[in-house]
Amino acid sequence: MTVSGTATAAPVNAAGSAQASTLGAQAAQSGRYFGAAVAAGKLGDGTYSTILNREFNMVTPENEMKWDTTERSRGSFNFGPADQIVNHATSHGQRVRGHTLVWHSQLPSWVSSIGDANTLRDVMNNHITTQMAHYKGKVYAWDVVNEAFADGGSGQHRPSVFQNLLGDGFIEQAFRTARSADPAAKLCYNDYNIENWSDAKTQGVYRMVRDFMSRGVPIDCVGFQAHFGTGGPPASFQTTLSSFAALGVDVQITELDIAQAPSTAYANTVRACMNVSRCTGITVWGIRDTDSWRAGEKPLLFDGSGNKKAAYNAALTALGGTPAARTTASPASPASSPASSASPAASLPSSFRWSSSGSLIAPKPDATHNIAGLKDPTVVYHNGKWHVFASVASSSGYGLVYLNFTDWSQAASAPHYYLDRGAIGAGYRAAPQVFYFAPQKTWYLVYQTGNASYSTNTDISNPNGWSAPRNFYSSMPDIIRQNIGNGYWVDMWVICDSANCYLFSSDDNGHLYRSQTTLAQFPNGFTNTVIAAQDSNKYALFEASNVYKVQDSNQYLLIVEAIGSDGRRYFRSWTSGSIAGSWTPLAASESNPFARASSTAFTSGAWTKDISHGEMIRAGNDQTLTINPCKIQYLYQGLDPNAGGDYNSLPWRLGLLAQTNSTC
Ligand code: 9MR
Repeated sequence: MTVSGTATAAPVNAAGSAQASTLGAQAAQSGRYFGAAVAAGKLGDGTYSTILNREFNMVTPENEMKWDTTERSRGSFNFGPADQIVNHATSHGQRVRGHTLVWHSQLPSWVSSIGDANTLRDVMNNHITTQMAHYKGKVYAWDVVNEAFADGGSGQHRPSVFQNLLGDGFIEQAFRTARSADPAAKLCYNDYNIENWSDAKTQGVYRMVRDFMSRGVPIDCVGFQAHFGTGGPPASFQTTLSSFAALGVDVQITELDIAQAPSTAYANTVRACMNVSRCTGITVWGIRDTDSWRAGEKPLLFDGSGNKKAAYNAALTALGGTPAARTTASPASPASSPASSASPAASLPSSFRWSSSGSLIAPKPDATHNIAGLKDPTVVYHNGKWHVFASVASSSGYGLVYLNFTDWSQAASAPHYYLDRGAIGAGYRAAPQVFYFAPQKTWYLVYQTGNASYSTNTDISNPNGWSAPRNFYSSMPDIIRQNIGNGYWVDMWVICDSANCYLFSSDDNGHLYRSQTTLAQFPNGFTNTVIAAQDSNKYALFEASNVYKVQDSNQYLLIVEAIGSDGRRYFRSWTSGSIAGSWTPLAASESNPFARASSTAFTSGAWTKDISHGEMIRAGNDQTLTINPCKIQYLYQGLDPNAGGDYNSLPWRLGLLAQTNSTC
């Protein structure tokens, strides 16, 4: 086949991201989250949990982390109900906002009746420390102090036992204690009726945050509850968000609900957040109208039966997504057609047939680069171009090369830029993986150097922009050292969900390893290295593992390169409901492989019998590594079947597979 036409139809929107059909997935396209307040008692309700798991990637316990639940009597903590929610969230790849540590309401009477400052200070600090310690590493952000400002025109704190005994400094004290308790958690101040910029209450909170920032009092974010009347947000809401953000804090919409849920009001609220880069996410205060604390006003995105309301579509559209039920025609041009042509029901088939291009990209040796093979490609489509990074190999070792082109028909003629010319430098660098880490608005190039290494760049098209290599690990993790045998530590692969990032690697000895860190800590903090998969026949689970998120599903796809009984390279595949989950075989045998020469039509000549190390064409370019299951394409390395000799001198070239038995 000639690889042009539809092969260049990148499933991206104008912003260069794939479009998704759920609130959480669409918010993630811009590095944001979309969350819901959740009640532990409703997790067993199937309609409720189906929507929760499908739509939301952040969860706030609606009442379960409040003082009257977690420390009903002094020093006696009960985290049971909140644990239920946190465990549910963790097992569904959702992050958690902790709500709330210090609040005058839902406060047990043993606290509100304390009469001396020292006792109250001890009690408050102990409450914060114990609760945050219990959830260390599991809560992304805490509402450290909630609703401390008075309504009306004073701009001052409201009376409370904390204010009355400890004075204005109680908020600062709470934030300082919180920072020591979990330095990795984001610390937020949360309040209502602070959305209108000119209100005295808004200005009071603004002065406090400005003061905290100027004195180095730890604060990372401000939560705007956004409990709105039918009119929705005040006209100045975006100004309020951006003014707070300009102080150096993140801003979030934390408890959104709008009386009668008018579509325009929801769209305006979401748009205000989308227009402020430090507005990192939106949480609605409940799922169905019947779940709401103001149920009579039907203020949420789903009706009592769990159906999407008009406001749902308005919110999804404002996030940049395409409501599944929308009947208006999408643009005809394939280059701008949304990837959400994948229906939500689209799923992977259980066997795969392919058609391959001929060799598309071959080495371009120059005076200082004597290259035998070009291999291990990684590819993204961004700003109208394909960006390909690959290993270049020769008997003298490995390096990295970069090229870009607008159409696969031009791939062969694109100039090659050797990355040893920049800060990445010369020496052993191989098997690159490129992605845009949306939370940091930065490109990452991950590669192997003997360690797992990475460089960063703000402009993928500038090959000189990559930083010098840095390592993910201080040294090879023990578990790898203990299992690697005579193998090699190769093929590092990073993928993130909405809470964590995972680093996979192989050992050419039958083991696939996985380490983990939080999204917030990435690229640091990779620990907990485990064996994610293994095979006593090392050739059956050899190397070049990839993990992808399947668009509009809760599925992840793992492929691993194997060496067949004929000595040729091919791929096996597995699926899992979570990246850290256990993998179930999909097309995982020599007779039913994921991709193999025997299941591929070589319409422009059988130039290779090996389908070896490569990468899928993704639906977007971010750290979620999302693929469209309706349109699977795999850029791979192949070689002349008659070639032999020294492995590093083999004449690898790149070709593109397109799946031919798509079920959608
Ligand atoms: O939604 C919560 C409701 O179930 C509780 O009865 C109520 C008790 O005060 O708290 C509600 O949530 C509040 C949140 O914790 C703080 N901001 C206002 C919310 C709505 O009252």
